[in-house]
Amino acid sequence: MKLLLIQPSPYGCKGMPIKKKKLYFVGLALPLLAALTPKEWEVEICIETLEDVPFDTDADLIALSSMGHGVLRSIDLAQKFKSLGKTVIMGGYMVSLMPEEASLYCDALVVGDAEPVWSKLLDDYKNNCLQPVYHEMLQDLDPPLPRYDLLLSKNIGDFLPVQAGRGCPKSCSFCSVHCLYRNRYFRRPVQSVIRDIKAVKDLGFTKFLLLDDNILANTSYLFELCSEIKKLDMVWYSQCSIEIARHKKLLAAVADSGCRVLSFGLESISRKSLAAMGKEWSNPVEYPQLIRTIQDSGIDVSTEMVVGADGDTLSSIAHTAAFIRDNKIVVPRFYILTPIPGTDFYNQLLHESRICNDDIYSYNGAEAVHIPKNMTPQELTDAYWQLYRRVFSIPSILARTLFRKEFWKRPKDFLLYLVVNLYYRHHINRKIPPNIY
Ligand code: B12
Repeated sequence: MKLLLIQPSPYGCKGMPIKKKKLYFVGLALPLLAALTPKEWEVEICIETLEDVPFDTDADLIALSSMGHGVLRSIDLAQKFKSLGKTVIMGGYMVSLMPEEASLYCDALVVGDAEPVWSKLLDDYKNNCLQPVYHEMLQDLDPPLPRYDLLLSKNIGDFLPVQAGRGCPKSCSFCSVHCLYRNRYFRRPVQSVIRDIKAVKDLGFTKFLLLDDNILANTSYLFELCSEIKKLDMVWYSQCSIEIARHKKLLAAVADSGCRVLSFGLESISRKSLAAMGKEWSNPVEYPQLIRTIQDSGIDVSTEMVVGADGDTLSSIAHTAAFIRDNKIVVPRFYILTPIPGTDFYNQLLHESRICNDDIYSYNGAEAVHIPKNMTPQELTDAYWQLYRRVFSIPSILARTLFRKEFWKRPKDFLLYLVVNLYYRHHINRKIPPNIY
């Protein structure tokens, strides 16, 4: 029996799936699903961003993942494969948040984590008694070694993903992770994470991406993890809460273990906006000092921010460009605050009649689909693109990459950030948000 696992690529502005020659960030879902699949199955992975979907496949079962607005492509592929007589399974974040809608397009749907249900689903398929929906709560996070080998022939970056935690203890109303996990948060034992990092190293990689939506939640865990990672002599990247700057010894241990870049979901420089999103514990006045502390430890700072929350004004959005430049953020990314179906924020805006675009499949984070408090949706979209253009202007790029005192300490790293920034600039000038790379 053969299983084809597909990571669909979202549609780009010309209505075609986005294609890349190289995909630096690969997800873990498909290699993990492959590892969860019993040996009697032959498994193939297709990452549509990099390769064409093999519609003439001899696979019996097609399993499609879904992420954000990429779900529209997942649905189109599901319908196409069904018309070809295949059995289609869907899973992933987006279909988990809108299961009623998604189940219209497939034979079976997995809501949330695959681990508790995947082998039962495959058995049911074999026995011809597939159920429409599989949903069981994860009890602990103890995954098998992902089938990284299935990725090696593809044109991916020079690092692989390794997961430490899943879910999140925080309650940010706009976030899909909170709305799917509802504060449940699972951590793998340190030695289990190290097992995967060692496997990545054995495959010849010197870098990895640590996946965890709140790695700082348990500081003694992070200390222990770092002391084990250090022994492996690898470079790693991850995301984290900016609060790590308040833990000086821990920060030093993270840097010492090989962490070179951390990405921080700062979201906004407006305290009102943060409070409106359920992040009242974050104080933007402290951001510059916290960022400086992290940079001084030898870790470069990348950021994820959203515009269009209720505290934002056209002037606060414009000021964000200066914030990015002054704080020398190496790789900044922005999104328009988007009410993703299934999130609390979506339900709140629906209740307040503030959603101005009903086509949920067009919600790509680059166009306002809600009515903000202090501007019109069009003004928000325009302010977003203007912010991106300012942040990726040549003077801002140079100030954040080449013209800084740290440049001579690690010229190779800063030259790489320069290239990434120029690549983003190239896309932004064509109004393509640099979110998938
Ligand atoms: C790495 C990553 C990426 C990478 C790689 C993406 C990829 N193609 O896999 C890059 C940078 C390219 C990326 C891009 C995007 N991403 Co992304 N990404 C992540 C991140 C950080 C980790 C994903 C991961 O590997 N997790 C570990 C695996 C093991 O967990 P998992 O994916 O949830 O999979 C489990 C279950 O969901 C389920 N499952 C997943 N797929 C399937 C499929 C089947 C058939 C089955 C049965 C089960 C199943 O089984 C798995 C094991 O239990 C997550 C954050 C997070 N917390 O997960 C965001 C996240 C998934 N991304 C998100 C978004 C929005 C995007 C973008 C749309 C951003 C944009 N505006 O362009 C794009 C879309 C890309 C696409 N191809 O569609 C959102 C999804 C929200 C949502 N409602 O869908 C997340 C949750 C971030 C967030 N907090 O909002 N992303």
